[in-house]
Amino acid sequence: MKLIGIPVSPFVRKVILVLEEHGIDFENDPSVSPLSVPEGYREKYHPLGKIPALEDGDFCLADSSAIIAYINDKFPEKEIFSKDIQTKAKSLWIEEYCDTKVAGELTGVIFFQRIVRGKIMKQEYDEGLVNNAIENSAPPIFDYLSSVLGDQQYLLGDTYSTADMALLSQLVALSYGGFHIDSMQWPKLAAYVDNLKSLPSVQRVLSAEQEILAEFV
Ligand SMILES: N[C@@H](CCC(=O)N[C@@H](CS)C(=O)NCC(=O)O)C(=O)O
Repeated sequence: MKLIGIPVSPFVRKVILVLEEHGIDFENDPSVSPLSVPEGYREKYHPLGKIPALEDGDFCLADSSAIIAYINDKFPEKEIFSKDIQTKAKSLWIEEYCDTKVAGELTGVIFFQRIVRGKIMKQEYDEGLVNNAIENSAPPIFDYLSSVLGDQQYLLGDTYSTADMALLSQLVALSYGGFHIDSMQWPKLAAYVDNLKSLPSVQRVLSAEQEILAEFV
């Protein structure tokens, strides 16, 4: 199985976190990024020209969430999603929240401005947009995620799940953009993230992407 897309993309990283946690062999093609979409990529893999995409033999698939659903069905013994239908549904909701709200209002602003525009494209970027995201967008998002976490170890209880992976992936991108959850304001959420980063599969994923990251940052 080949996962296509540069691994510093939060959507690519989310899939890699799943594959790594569940010990599923894959190959990553990091040559495709939003700034480098090869000819024919849209036609073969992703009509929107986004990453990630998956190639599994003759089968090609776009979109991180669709890819995770496919991997879940291809490797039922890995139990990527909970067998409990309500836990699974909640996991899908949190993943969607992270992919849209967190990605759109935080990562898509802070990581995009400071890293993509500032470092990768070497363009002037808008620190005003970044500050607005930090001051106005972040608090309700982290209040909500704190309410989901409560006193649990992970977002869905005592099992590390795709919901945690989806959030962690956005938070890693945000940390590259110099933004971290304020441990005074959201102490449980900050401690939870520190714990996630110490998981062996997460450490493997993060150390593997450092080389690519170093080219930009
Ligand atoms: N819903 C998609 C979002 C993918 C996405 O937005 N990827 C970004 C990279 S982080 C991208 O390829 N952007 C390029 C573009 O929007 O043209 C998924 O989950 O795969």
